[in-house]
Amino acid sequence: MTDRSAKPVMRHGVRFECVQGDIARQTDMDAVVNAANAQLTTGGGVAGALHRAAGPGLADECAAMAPIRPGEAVISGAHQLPNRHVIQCLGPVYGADQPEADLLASCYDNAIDLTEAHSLHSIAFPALSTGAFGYPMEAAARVAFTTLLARTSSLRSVGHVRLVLFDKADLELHTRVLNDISAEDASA
Ligand code: AR6
Repeated sequence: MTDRSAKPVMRHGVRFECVQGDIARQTDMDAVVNAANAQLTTGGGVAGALHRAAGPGLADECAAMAPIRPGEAVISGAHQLPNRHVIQCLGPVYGADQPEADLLASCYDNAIDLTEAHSLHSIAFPALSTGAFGYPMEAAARVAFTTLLARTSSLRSVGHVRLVLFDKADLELHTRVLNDISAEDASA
């Protein structure tokens, strides 16, 4: 369920939006992104919510693609989730996997590449690495939106990108960062 959202930003015909909600309940999105572990097994936070909702078939399908390294992404079916695909991204552990900003940016880039490769229209991300992996929220939001906005002019199938934030403070922070970065871009 999505209970709160902010005004979207349009860039080259691509809609960017931040919503408060649960990544496992994004019924209108083609792909949802998991904040995975290297083995692609279930965990807490985002991974727990997605694996619970998807059922055991998700972990079974992903086992053959594991392990993945920080910055990498792989795609699978969505099983019992209300989406077409799940994209598993391994974000960097803050302070351990270096260079962490580049690795986090690679997650967003690789997820967009997979979405395009499968001709999908919409993708919903959680705030990768900002929970158990300890990445400071504002720095992570800047990496996310800088990376995603830089892709817009070359996208063919992706027209809708959503960041799903768990709580109100994270929604407000992401909305502010998205607006700041898109304004900086527009005036450059
Ligand atoms: N929907 C949207 N956002 C959520 C949800 C949800 N259902 N649950 C938590 N968040 P995390 P990471 C927020 O820890 O830091 C896992 O156990 C949360 O508040 O899920 O990349 C894996 O197995 C935070 O802001 O991902 C890995 O080992 C953000 O989502 C490891 O933790 C990411 O939190 C991955 O850690």
